[in-house]
Amino acid sequence: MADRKLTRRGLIGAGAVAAPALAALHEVVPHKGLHHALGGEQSASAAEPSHAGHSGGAGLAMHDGFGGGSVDSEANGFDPSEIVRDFDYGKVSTLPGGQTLREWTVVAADKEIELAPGITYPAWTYNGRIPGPTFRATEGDRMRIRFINGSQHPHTIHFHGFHPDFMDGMPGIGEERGGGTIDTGETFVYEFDAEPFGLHLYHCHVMPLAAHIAKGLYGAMIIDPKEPRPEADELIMVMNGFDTNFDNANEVYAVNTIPFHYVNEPIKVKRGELVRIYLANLLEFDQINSFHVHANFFDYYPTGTRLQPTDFTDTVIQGQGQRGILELRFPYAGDFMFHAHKTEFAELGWLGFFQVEE
Ligand SMILES: [Cu+2]
Repeated sequence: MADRKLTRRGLIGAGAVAAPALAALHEVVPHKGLHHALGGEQSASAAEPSHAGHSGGAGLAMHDGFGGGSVDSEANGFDPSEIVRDFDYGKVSTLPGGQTLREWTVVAADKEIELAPGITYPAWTYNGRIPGPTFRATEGDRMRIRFINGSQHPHTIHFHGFHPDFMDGMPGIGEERGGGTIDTGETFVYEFDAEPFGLHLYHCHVMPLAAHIAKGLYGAMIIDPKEPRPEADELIMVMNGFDTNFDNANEVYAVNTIPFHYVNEPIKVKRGELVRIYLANLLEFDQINSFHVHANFFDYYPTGTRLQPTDFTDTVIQGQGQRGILELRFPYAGDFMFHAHKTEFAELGWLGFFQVEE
C-alpha cells in the first residue's frame, strides 16, 4: 500500500493533487503535485493552503513551492534557459570534394542531476546534459560524431535519418565494424550525410530501451534545408519526464528537463517577431505528450520535412519520437503560458511562460 501511495497515478487517483483548475495551478501544484510526486511525505490534506504572495517572473514563483530556491544549474552543468537557444553546429571544415564536414565529440557519462531543489536523479547523459546537444547541420553536409562511452553501462547513439546499417547505433548490427553496442570505455565514430531536412532525434538504443532513454540519453538533431527557413528567434524544446522512484512511470514532466523551469525563468521573446519552436517528444512510459500555447496559434510542420504547414492550431499532440516545427508571432506583449494540454503533465512540471516584450 505504501508503494502504491507513492506512485503518481496513486496520488492522482487519491485526489492528492486536488485536480486544480488551470487558473489555480500555480497556487497548488508546486506544493502538492510535485512534492508528493517526487516521493515526499504524504499529507492527507489536499486543501492545505498554498503560500500567498507569489511574485516574480510571470507573476509566479514556482520554486517557492519546492522548499526554496531553484535547482543548481551550475552543479547540473546545464541550464534550460541556455539549452533552449543552444544549437551546436560542430567543428566545421570542408572535405576534398567540397562537402561541408561537421564534427562533434559526444561522451556518455553517468551523472546525478538535480530536478528540483534537493531532489536528485541518477541520470545517464550525453555530454553531461539532458537533452544532449542539439546537433545542427544543413541538408547534404557530412556529419561525423565521435562517441566515447564513459558510462558504466553499454550505450549507443541511434540517429534518425538515412545511414548505413552499421551507423545505426543498433546493438548486434555492425559489431564487426566497431558499431553496434559501444561498451564502457569504447569509442565509435558515427558518420553520415545530413538528410532529410527536418527535425530529428537521436537516442541510445541499448536494451532495455525504455530505461536507457528514460535515464536521459536523447537529444534533437536539426537539419536545415539548403534554402534556409526565414530568419526567426529559434527555440528547441524537448519534452521529457523522469521516473524518480523507478516504478516505470514518470513522477515529473518538463520541457528541457527541469520541471517548471520556464515558470521561474520565462522565455523572453519580442512582440511581432517570428518565433520558431523545434518541438520533440522524448517522453518515455507515457503514450502521448502535447504542447499548447495560450492566446496564440501556430503553423505546424510535422517532422519539419516539408516547407508548407499542415495545420494552424494552438495545440499539437505528439507520440514518443514524434516531433515538429511550430511558427508563431505574439500579437500582444505580456505573459503567456505554454504547457502540455495533458493537464496532468502540466501539473507535474510541464508548463512555462513566454514573456513577450515590446
Ligand atoms: Cu544506453
